[in-house]
Amino acid sequence: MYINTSNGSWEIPGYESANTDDGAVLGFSTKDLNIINYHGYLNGTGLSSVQEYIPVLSSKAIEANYSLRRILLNEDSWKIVTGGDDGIRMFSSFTSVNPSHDIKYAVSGNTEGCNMKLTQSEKIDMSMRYQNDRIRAAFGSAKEIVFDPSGYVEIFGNKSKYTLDFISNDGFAPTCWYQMTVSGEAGSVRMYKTDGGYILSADSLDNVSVSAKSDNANPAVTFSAEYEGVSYQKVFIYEIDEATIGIKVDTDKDGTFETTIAQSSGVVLGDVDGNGAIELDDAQLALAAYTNQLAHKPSGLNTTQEQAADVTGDGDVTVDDAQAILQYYTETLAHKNPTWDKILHP
Ligand SMILES: [Ca+2]
Ligand SMILES: [Ca+2]
Ligand SMILES: [Ca+2]
Repeated sequence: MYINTSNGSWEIPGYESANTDDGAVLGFSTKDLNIINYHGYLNGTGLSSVQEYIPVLSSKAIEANYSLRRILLNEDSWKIVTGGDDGIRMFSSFTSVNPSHDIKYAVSGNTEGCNMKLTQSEKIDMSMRYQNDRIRAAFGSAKEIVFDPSGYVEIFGNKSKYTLDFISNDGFAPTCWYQMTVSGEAGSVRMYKTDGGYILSADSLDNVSVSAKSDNANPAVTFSAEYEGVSYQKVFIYEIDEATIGIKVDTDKDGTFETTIAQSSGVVLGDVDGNGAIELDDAQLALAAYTNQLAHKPSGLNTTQEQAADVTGDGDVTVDDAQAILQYYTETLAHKNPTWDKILHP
């Protein structure tokens, strides 16, 4: 690397764009906190009490002006912390493909959330990475977004399509699934982790799609929060079993969700014939479905069976799915405790 010591510019010969003229940024790695804190990001001098994990908010570029401030969440309402932008720092990421078009903020404080308020509503796509959860929020016309480290996201805006997605580390998801994704259309929507599941509320809960993922199952269900002619604006998303998502409402308004209004069809990945086990027959059914399709014949599987057969999750039943099911079966025989994750991402 060549450095011009008079103005600090640099370049690495032979590497395209690896130079200050193209806006490249140098990253470095160290465990020396004094170097990390050179610019005084960390408050105070007690570096021994430094927060080990600093949450990061990443967002696609935002056209509007906005404020980003810290909040304190109390049950399901929150308030802005006085001096609430202290401890929020913008930084650019040298791993980003296009750093000038992405926004990244470090948000210090493990007990406080953050609130972004836009001067004009626009399409947003951002994710908040806490120590054990990554929460992604996409919304067609958003005005205000709130995240909290307890596992909470809330968006206000104009009625538009949204997707909220939680991915949690092992032991930090409220269900057996490490990922929970919800999408629909609303003007305001809120989702948070609670005991045994997630609470989803919105000004409209019509046609909401919910999908979940574990190593062994990826159940999905679409529901409208209506029960006996009454529309509900709040539901509890919970686990009936690993292959089955349930949706409950609180019909008697006592604060407990007791009435299941929808559940997924209970597809177990790889169990094509639905007999409860992943076996040779399942691989054969997947292979037959594939060869039937090649011959322009019906696959021979119903929709549920096709979902169970598509273990790779690309929407098609192919020879790859049959092979993966066969591998799952042979590893089961060899007592290797297979998971789809290990088989599909060796
Ligand atoms: Ca109730
Ligand atoms: Ca089976
Ligand atoms: Ca597939």
